[in-house]
Amino acid sequence: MTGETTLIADALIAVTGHGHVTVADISDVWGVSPGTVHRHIAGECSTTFERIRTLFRRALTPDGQAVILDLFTAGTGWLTEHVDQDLDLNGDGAVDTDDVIDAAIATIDQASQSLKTLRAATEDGAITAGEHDENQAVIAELLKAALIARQVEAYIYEHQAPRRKARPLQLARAARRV
Ligand SMILES: [Ca+2]
Repeated sequence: MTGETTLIADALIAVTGHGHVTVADISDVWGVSPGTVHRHIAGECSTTFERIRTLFRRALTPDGQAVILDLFTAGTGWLTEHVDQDLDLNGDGAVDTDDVIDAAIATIDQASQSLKTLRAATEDGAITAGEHDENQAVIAELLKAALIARQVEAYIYEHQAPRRKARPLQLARAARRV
């Protein structure tokens, strides 16, 4: 078993073992027999990047995708977060600067809540398991709020109308008048 087949086998064992996808589902999206999927799970053959991507995109829910991402990023500095949020935050039918401002405000509100929670949890100099869970939850919400602000900003940038080209002749004239 090579390193590559081990990694793929680990990924398949992880997603099937936790019930995120069945061998039949993988067989279906890959267009291969269930026996072939079992051979992959046993680490007896390698597969292509395209198949892993197809599995990731077409057969797995975000929870299942998180299993694959965790497997690939374990021990590295990467943190992954799934954000499934309508970017039209104020529901006015457009994703625009009002939404990015709302998202930034939500981030600051969440930061305030996180600080209050952390302060309360550490007041007696120790953090209980319950406080730890609460701290992790508010920090996760803060991270999510910031990521939504980032996604809204990126959406606006990607979908904005192309800027008109500068008119060099007029700029040159303006420069001469200075
Ligand atoms: Ca909006």
